[in-house]
Amino acid sequence: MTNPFFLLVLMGLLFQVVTLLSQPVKIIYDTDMESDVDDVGATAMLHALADRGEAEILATIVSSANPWSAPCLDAINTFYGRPNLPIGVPKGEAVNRKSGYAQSLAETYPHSITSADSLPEAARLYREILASQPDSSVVIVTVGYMTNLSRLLHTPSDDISSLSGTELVRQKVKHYVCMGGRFPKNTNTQVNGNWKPDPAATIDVVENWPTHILFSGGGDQLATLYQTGGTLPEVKENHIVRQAYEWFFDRVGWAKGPTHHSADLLAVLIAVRGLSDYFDQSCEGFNEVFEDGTHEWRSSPDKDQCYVLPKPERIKAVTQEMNKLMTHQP
Ligand SMILES: [Ca+2]
Repeated sequence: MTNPFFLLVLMGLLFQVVTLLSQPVKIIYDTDMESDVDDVGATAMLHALADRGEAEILATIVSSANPWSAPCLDAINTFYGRPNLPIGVPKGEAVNRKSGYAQSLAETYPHSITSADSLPEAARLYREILASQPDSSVVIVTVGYMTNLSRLLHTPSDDISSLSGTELVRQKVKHYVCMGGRFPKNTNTQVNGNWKPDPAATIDVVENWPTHILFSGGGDQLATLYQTGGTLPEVKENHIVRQAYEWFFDRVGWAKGPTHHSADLLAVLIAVRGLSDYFDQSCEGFNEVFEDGTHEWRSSPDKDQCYVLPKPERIKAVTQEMNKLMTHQP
């Protein structure tokens, strides 16, 4: 006969496991929110996942010095009912690329930020957020430049925490999902992306990051296999994502529409849901980034880094899921 006390303990343990598994993933989201429009789709997806209880957005951070990036991000946060999410920006020198949508979006949709100058410095905001969280609990996802993370690693102990930036990351971050590059390699200096505008920061973070890094790349090895945005014409005309994609396709010209690659969307999905049964990964070796921002995966030595691989049989389902999340109506 089974001991009732044993059964009770077992049920308690099961309850704890279920509770733990259903906890939303704590996310710090870092976006350039300027050149490409997939940042808008990715931000919408993050809010949709938060509305479903899968993610808790701790902060949204901008890696660009484009003055419209932060107001644009604030407008998206506001559209999704989170007008008070902390936003940080890089101070001083930072990448500043043009945007086909950020200014229009900021000028059209309600939000409270009038100038990025009034916002906290990104590395300091990272410190504040990380210091307030339980150990090994935070997932960081970057879909832009790595400027802020490099600066974070080099912050000294201060009034926020006695730990250095690197120590704080080691203690508080569960892992880091990085959108950039094209795996296993991109040695084409002509293709831009997240790493070439600030290659020194990229090299610094990739070489010195103290927790696990999962890279999700762009190009036809991953991001262009998933073509999203085709269902945007089905949502309301003033839906912020539909509007941003329409402006982008009208103005930038190089993108063909009506669908678009999903580089930043994939990174957000993977940050919140993990690889799930959607993706595979390759983990033997490490990612070497060169001074011009190109990179190549090396088979040895083995480091705590992996890159995402598609599961061909799941591409259609994953694309449908991302379309559903990016067209979420708050
Ligand atoms: Ca981006």
